[in-house]
Amino acid sequence: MADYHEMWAGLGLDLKTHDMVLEIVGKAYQDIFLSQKNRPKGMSYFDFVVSEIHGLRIKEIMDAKAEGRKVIGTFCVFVPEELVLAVDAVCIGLCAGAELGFEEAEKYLPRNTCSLIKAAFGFKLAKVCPYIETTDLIVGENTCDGKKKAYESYKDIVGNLYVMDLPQMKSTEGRALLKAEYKRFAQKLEEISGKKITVESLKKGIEIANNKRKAINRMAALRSADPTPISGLDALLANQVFFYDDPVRFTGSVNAICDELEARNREGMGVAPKGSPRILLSGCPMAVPNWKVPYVIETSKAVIVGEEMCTGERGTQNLVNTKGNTVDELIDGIVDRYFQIDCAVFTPNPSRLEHIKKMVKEYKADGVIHYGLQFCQPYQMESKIVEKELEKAGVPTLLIETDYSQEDAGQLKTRIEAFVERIKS
Ligand code: BJ8
Repeated sequence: MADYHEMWAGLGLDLKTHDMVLEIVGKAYQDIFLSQKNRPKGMSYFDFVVSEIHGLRIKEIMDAKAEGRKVIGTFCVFVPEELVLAVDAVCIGLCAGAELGFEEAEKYLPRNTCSLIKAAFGFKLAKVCPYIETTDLIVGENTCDGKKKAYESYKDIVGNLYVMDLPQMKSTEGRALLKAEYKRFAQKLEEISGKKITVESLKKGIEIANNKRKAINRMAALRSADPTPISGLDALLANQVFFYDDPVRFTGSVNAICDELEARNREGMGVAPKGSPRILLSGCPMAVPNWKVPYVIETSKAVIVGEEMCTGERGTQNLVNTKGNTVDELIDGIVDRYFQIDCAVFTPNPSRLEHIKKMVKEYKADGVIHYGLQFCQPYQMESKIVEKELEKAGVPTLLIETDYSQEDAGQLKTRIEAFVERIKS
């Protein structure tokens, strides 16, 4: 990697801590990803992206800003990238997956706050996230109580927060609220970018986002083969990079990997022996560099074949209808797509159960591991319903509750190995 210290200093990062973070993440990446056997060659693209995640990508974003483009940071898959693209802005996911700056974060948040929220504060307060520092606008959303209340303090820390209200029920009123909020967001984007959203620009934004989803969904579908042609870790990585990369380049790279995976499937070539226990992961999102649970699973003689998560199929399923002659009609198409996202903040949330069961079937999963972050009420509460429903359908299910620390890795390994044995017997 080239020397980006000047750029990082310009963004106000704490260079010493940031160097340390890059070193730890680089080492973890080497141990977890580069040690895998039979990886698709196309994954070298993602190796490069990760090695430059705070380097070249940030430089690209800074160059875009110099050309007058705006940068929009997000924490939730409910924020429609299509609208961001329609004003030629850059959309970046800001969720973080490491225990960093938690002590500082706990000056603003109660200790019993989930790691995802704590990391959002921690990365900003420890001055280690160049993405946050490049943003012109950060979009928060009223989803779980934790996030909703945390944004009240977060706004003072970042100074450029915009909060989107979101429905909690899949009702007519809920849909109307989502549409009103997307229209308000569109207006905000026009205001900060100085660009008008037109039918043409919105159609283009929809097309770029649809193509990105099509590519990642194509990759997901190829994992139904036995042996599976790509590890769950690598597929998760693609889903994580989904939130950072240039969308058009990302689409091309994922499609190239899919061509390779198709050839692998034709030849019966996989990353684990045929007949390996197949796991579906379900639950809270996993942001970079949160790789603990998938690593434990895939070093326990099992292979992950799908993710029912926002860093997975919950975030990428369904496309936006491109038909529409007015901006309002196109926004309707956007609302139709996003309103189907079955996050656990919705009540009741039966479509998530149906989706999990559908994924079990499609990806021929032998069991489901439900990943819940400690102190995440929506997913922890719903995990019991998921377990009951799946066990009733004869699908072995394991509920895991964890955080971003590495302390429970040994204990998780014991439980996951026992679960894999249960599946095999
Ligand atoms: S659509 S999952 S990205 S809200 S883990 S902060 S729920 S206490 S992240 Fe999410 Fe949007 Fe839903 Fe997806 Fe709260 Fe739970 Fe923490 Fe969570």
